[in-house]
Amino acid sequence: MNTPVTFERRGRIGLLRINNPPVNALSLATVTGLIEAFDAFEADASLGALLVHCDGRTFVAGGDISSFDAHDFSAAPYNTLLARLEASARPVVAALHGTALGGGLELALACHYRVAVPGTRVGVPEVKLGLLPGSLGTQRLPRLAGVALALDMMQSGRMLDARQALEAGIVDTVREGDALSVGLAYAESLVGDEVGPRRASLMQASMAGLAPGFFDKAMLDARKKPGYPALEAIVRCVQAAVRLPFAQGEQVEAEEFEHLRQSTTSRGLRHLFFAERQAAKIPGLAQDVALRTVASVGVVGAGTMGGGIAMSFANAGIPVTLVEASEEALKRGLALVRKHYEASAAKGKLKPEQLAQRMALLSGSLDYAALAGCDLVIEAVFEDMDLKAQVCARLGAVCKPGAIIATNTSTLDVNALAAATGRPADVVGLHFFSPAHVMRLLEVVRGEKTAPEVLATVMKLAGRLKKVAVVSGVCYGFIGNRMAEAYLREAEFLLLEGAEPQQIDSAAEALGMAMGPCRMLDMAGIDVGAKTVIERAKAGGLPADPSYRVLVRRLFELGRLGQKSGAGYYRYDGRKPLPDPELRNICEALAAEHGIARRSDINDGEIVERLMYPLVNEGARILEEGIAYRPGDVDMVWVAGYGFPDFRGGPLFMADQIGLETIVERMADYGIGRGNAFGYWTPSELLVRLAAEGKHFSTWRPH
Ligand code: 3H9
Repeated sequence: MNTPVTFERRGRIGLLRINNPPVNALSLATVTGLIEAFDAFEADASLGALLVHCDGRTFVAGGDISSFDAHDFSAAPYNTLLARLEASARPVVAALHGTALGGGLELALACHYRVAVPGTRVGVPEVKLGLLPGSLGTQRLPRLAGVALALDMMQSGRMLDARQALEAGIVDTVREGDALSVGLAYAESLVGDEVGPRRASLMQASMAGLAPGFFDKAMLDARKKPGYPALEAIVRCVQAAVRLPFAQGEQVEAEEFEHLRQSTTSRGLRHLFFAERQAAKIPGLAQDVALRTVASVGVVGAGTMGGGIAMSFANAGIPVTLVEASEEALKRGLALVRKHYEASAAKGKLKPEQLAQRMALLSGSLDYAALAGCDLVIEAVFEDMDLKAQVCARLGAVCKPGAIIATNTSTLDVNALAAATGRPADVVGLHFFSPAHVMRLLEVVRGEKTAPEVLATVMKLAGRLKKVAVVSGVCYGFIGNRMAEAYLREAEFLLLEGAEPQQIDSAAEALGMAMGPCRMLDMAGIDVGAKTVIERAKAGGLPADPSYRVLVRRLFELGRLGQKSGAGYYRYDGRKPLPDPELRNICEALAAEHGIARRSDINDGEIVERLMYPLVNEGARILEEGIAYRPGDVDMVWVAGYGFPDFRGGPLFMADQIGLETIVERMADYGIGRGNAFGYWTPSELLVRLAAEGKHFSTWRPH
């Protein structure tokens, strides 16, 4: 077996070399190797300095995230090694390239000097995993970079480029060349000039330029986000770096890190870190499948969705041709895109020249012939089967051989649309989420006949668009909207039974949802929500329950289209939702029509359970039917596309924490209490089986 760390002599320099692909993460073997290599350096008195260098694409990108789940994980051996490195009587240099992150940057900070090549980035992104730097980063970084910057880096997880790191005092020099040569030359110069060690732990963390009450304010800000306890813990550690001797600060950090490591928040975020990367991997698809080129894109439909999709591509530097049915619609669509870009420019997020570049990548046409040269064409017309099938048929005829044809449908049968093109192997579903240029999720719908290279090409393309792509099989609503249907169904029943929209929304938001279901529907448009239900009814896909989602349909009939019409579940003062007594009247009338008893005892606990358990149950069905490959895919869809709180790790991860047995029991209770004539409270076979066996989604694998 290749050892991840080696030690060699280069003249007067000891070279400690890490080689643990892909990102030189600090596995147990790497830490052991580091300790042995440092022992070898210490044993050789002939050497004048030590250089720490990494092979491959990057300096150490952090602790091995997969190792944090082990109940006996301990950062102590690594931290002791870092203390020994720092205590070395001979200078120790880190040569940085790639991304020196987390435990990797902490290794560099324990070294006496840091040299970086241009293009290097440094950061402490532990907060994104619900953690804090646990190898003395919270103590050394404020001493080197000052309190304000260190706190900001740790709380945001943002990276600094080499120049910024130099200005901040995190690296000592930035030099052209390869990291090994640059590092060796630097170490040589230290030996030649007889420069001794310089230890960060002996420095004083600078409070220069900080307003009085800096830490109080930092703490108040951190407490505004109670879902992320690492934010507060980081403040406590930085405070310790300022107020306490290094050894005591170390103690504070160790306790805080351990507490966070074991927290559900961090476990959820770690789960998502791997789920996001797993989602890109398609079981059974050969790694070396030849990809199709996507250098130009066409979009049919320049509405909100089509425009947002076009912007996603233009943002990635890919030219887009927008096709509309009328001059007016096309002009409106392009004007909307320009407006979005101008708004970004006004906020300073886009430079004027970038705005011009992006607009120059967009062209419009009324003629499908303009799409003939495109490598990928996405239809983004209204969610209407007949219309979409017609557009797909036209695309099948006009697109060049080898072009990919995609549908942005959010609910319709991708196999039927693929058949309409006459070339189903070229067809895939690309379900963007509104606003398409902002939302990270891209649901990739794999049709029965989608060619493997088409699937592989769009998965790769998603990376260029900076989206998280998750593959779904074909079913009503795919992964996300199918689960949303169960969630929205219960939200409506709760309203009919007597809950108020603001109560439902605040319970969902207290759980961490970015927006409760009523506000979400009002924002998306009641017409959009109602039409989906109406279309599904036409296709015979609704449960035989006459009260099924009657509320959204009634609001639509009444012209209460949500925020855009000034009333929906709420009434609106501008964009501000206000309680609306009229909504209660509508709910009372519908409840009476459908024989639904009104109650005054609906509490937040019931709301959360009734929204979440059917959602989880639908997720389980999606897994057992093979619509999603893995539980993590379901979680990613809800976190990246539906505002599900990442600190809960996604709905299925959350279900594991609640306990599947509890969920099955509660569903049975609701089935008795609310009736189960339409199977709403029937748990899926998978859920029942896992619960009976005391198992979790996280360990479930398809057969
Ligand atoms: C920490 O350091 C705690 C310390 O303070 C205290 C304890 C010592 N561990 O993202 P990519 C894998 S916490 C394990 O696709 P890119 C990743 O799963 C850590 N595995 O590449 C993937 O595997 P696969 C602080 C890791 O080029 C492969 O590497 N550090 C780790 O787009 C490629 O990853 C972080 O949070 C890891 N630390 O981006 C940094 N990192 O091929 C987390 C990556 O099997 N990492 N992998 O799917 C990143 O931000 C990005 O991976 C990076 C490269 C920017 C490095």
